[in-house]
Amino acid sequence: MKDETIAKNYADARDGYAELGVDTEVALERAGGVEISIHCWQGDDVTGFEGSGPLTGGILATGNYPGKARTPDELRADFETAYRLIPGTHRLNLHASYLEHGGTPVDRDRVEPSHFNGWIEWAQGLGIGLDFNPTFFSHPKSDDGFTLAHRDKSIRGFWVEHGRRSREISAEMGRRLKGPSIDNFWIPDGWKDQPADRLIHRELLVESLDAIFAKELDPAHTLDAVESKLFGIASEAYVVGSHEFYLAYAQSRGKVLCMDAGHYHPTESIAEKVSALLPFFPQLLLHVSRPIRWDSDHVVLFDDETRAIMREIARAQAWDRVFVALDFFDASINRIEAWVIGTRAALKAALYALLEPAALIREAEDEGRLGDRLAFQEEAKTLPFGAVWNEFCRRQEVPAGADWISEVAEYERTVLASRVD
Ligand code: RNT
Ligand code: ZN
Repeated sequence: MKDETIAKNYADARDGYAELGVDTEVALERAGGVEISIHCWQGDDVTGFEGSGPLTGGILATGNYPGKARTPDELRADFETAYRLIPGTHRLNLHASYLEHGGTPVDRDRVEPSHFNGWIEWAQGLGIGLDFNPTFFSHPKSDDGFTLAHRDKSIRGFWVEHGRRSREISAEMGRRLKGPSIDNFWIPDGWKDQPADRLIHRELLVESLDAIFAKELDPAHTLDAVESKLFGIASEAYVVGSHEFYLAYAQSRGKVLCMDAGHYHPTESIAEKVSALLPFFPQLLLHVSRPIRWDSDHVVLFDDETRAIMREIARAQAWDRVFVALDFFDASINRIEAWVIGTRAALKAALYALLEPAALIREAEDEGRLGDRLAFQEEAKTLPFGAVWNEFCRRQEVPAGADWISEVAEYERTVLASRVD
C-alpha cells in the first residue's frame, strides 16, 4: 500500500473520528505503547526442545502444516520474521520446555537460568522482554493427570521443585531484560470422571503452591500468576485449579490472576470479568485465545470477544495493570502467518478500543440519555477504522493492510520449504 494512499485515507478518517470527539492522534500514541506477550508455542505446536514425548495435559494442537521450527534457532528466526510484521514493541512468552540443554537432556527439576541464556541474549539483541511458564505437562510424571495436586508426595515434590526453579529463571529474565517477567502457573490436574474427593486435591494444591512461592523474589523482576481452567481433554469432570480456586488463592496470596478466554463456559466472557476483579487485584493476566465450542485455542481474530476484552481495559485505563498474553496454537496453517494474524488482531482490537467515542458515550450515560449511549456505540462501528490501523502500521514501520502476507509466503518459499523431517 502506498504511503500517500495511507496518508490521504488517514486524513479523512481523522476528521470522521473528530466529529465524534475522538482524537486519533492520541489513540495512535497510546496504541503504540500496548505491549503483548506473544507465546512461543504457536511456532512449533507446543513441542519444545527437551527432545522427548508428545504433547499431553489435555491440550491439543491439530494439523501438520509443513515447516515447523525444530530448533531454538529456527524458532527464533521464525519469531523474528513474524515480529517484523507486527506493529509495536512486544514480549516473547516462553515455556520451560523450550530450554537449551546443549545435547544432554535436563529434567524439569533440574532446569536453571543458564538453560535460557541463549534466549535472554537473543531477546536483548531484539530489544524485547521475556515472560515465562513452568511446564507441568508432556512429561512422564504428569501422565496420570496430576502434578502439584498429586496424592504421591514424591511426585508433588518433583513438580514443586520445577515451580521453584521456574521462578528463578523468570527472575533472571526480568533482571536482565525489561522486567517484570510474568511467570504463569498452569497445571492440568483433574479427573476424567466423577471423583470421590474433590477437596483433597485442592488442599494439596494450596500446599504445593505455598511451598513454591515461599521464597520472596523481587516483584520488579518476576511476578507469579496462576491460571484457572474449566475442563481439559481427560479432565472433563473435575479440574483442581478451577476459577474459584485460583481467584481465592491469588487474592489471599497476592498473586496475579490469569484468565484464559477459552477456560470458561461457552457464553462466559472474560471481558466482563476484568472490571469485577480490578477493584481487588492490582494486576491481572489475560490469555487471549479463541475457543470454538471448546478450549480449541484457535488463532485470535479481530472479533467481538477480543474487542470486548480490549474495550474493558481501555475504559478502565488499565493497560499497566492488565497484562495481555496470547495463547493459541494452530498447526494446520503456516505458523508464522498464525502468529501475525493473531497478534495483529489483538493490536487492532486495542487500537479500536482506544478509538471509541468514550466521552460522548459517558456523557450520554451521565445525563440519562440511554438511547444516545447506544447510538454512539453503534455509529462508532462504521467509522473508517481501517484507515487509522494502516496509519498505525505505517508509523510503526510495518506493512499496512494485507501487504505482510506476501512476506510470509516468501519466507515459506525460501526458508520453511527446505525443512524436511
Ligand atoms: C492450557 C492453558 C495454558 C497453555 C500453555 C501452553 O489450557 O491455556 O496456558 O495453553 O501454557
Ligand atoms: Zn492459557
